[in-house]
Amino acid sequence: MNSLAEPKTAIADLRTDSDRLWESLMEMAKLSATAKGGVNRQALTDLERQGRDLFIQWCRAEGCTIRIDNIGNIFARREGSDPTAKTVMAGSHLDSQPTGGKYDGCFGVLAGLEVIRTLNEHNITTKAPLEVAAWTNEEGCRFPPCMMGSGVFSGVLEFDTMMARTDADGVTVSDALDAIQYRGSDSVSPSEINAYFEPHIEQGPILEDTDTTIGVVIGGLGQKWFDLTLTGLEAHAGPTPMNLRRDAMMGAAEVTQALNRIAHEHQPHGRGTVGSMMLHPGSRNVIPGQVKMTLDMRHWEPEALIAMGESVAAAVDEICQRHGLGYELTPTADFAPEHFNKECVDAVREGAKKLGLSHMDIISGAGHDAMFVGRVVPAAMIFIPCKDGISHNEAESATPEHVHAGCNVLLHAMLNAAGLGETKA
Ligand code: HGY
Ligand code: MN
Ligand code: MN
Repeated sequence: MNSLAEPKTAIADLRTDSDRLWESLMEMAKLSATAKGGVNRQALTDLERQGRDLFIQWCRAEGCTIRIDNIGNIFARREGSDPTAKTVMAGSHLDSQPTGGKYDGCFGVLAGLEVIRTLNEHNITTKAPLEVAAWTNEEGCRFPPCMMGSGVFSGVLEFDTMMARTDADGVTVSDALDAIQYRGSDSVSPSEINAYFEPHIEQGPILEDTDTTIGVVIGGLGQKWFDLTLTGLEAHAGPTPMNLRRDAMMGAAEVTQALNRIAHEHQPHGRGTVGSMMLHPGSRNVIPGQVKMTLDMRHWEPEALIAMGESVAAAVDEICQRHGLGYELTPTADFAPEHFNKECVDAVREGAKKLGLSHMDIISGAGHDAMFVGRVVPAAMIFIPCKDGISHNEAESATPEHVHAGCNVLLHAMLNAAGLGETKA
C-alpha cells in the first residue's frame, strides 16, 4: 500500500493550480522577453542561465534536490516512499528560438514543477520518486543539432562531439556551458527511470482546427538536417554576362525549389525547409560568390526520409554542376522517426479520458526531447493546442485552460506511473 499522508482530496479529484502555473510561465517569460511578446532565451546564453537559476530556485523551494549532468541537463528530484522504486519523470526544455514563444519547452518544465507543487500542497507522497528535467539545447538553433542534451543523456549523440559544436561566432558548447557555470558532475542514468512524460504545445494547427484539448502523441517525425555551402565566383553585377556567371545565389534558389518539390513528393508527412541563408559578400551589385544555407527535412517513415535525403543530395550535385559551383553538404542532424511507448501513450489517453477532456492521437512534426529519451526510457508526450498553430514565433500563444488541462493530464499520468492511480488510493 502506498504511504499516503492524509491527502485533502481524493486522487481522482486532484487538480493542479491553474493560476500558479500560469504565473510561473509569465514570470519565466519576463526574464527574456522580446519587444513583440515572445522570448529570446537561446541555449547556454546568460538569459537562459537566468531561466535555469529561477527554475532551480523554485524547485528547491519545493524541497527538491537538484542534479546537473556534464552537458548541463537539470534534474529536480522529489523523493518517494519507496527508495527502491524507479523514477517517474516529466520534463522539456528552457532554451528557446531567437524569436521564440512563451510556451515552447517552458510549458513542459513548469507543468512538471506544478505537479510537485500540487503534491506538496496536498501532502501526497508518491511511492516512486518524481523528477522534472530541463534538457540542454533542445532547439539546436545556436548549436546544432536539436535535442542535444537529451541526445547525450540517451547515448544518441556523442558527448565530446557535442561539446565541440560551435555557434555562428565560433563559441563552443563547452565554453558556453562553462560561461554560464552549468557544467555539472552528476550522472543520471536512464536505468533509474521508469517512465518519462513531456507536455508540449502542438506547434501546429491540428488540435485547434479539430477543437481538441489534448493530443495523445504516438511519436515524432524523423529528421535530416544539412549545412550547405555553395561556392561560385564573386563578380561585378554589370559587366558580367548572364551566361558567364557562377552565381552561388542561383544555385541556392534552385536547391530551395528542389527541397520544396521533394517534400511535396513525399506527402502527407514529408517536410522540407530552408530556414537560414547567408550570402557573401551580400552587396547589391556583386554576384554572390558564396551562400551558406540550412536544409531541414522530415518524415514519419524511415525509408521515405532516407529517399528524401538521397534525392536532395542528387539535386544539389546536379544544380552545382550546371552552375559551375563548388559545394559542401554537411549533415548536422540525422535521426529516425520515434514511436512512443504504448503503456505511456495509453496512460496519457487514460488521463485525458478520466478528466473528461477531448483528445486525439497525433504525430509530432516537431522534434522533442522525448524522442531521444524515448530511445532508452518508456516515454510519451501530451500536446495542447496553440493559437493558429503558430510556434517558433513571438506571437506563439496558448490559453490558461489548455495549459491547465495539459498539466492535469500530466499529474494523473505521473501518479498512475508512480503507483498512485485511482485504483491505489
Ligand atoms: O526543430 C524542431 O523540431 C524542434 O523544435 N527543435
Ligand atoms: Mn520545444
Ligand atoms: Mn522549439
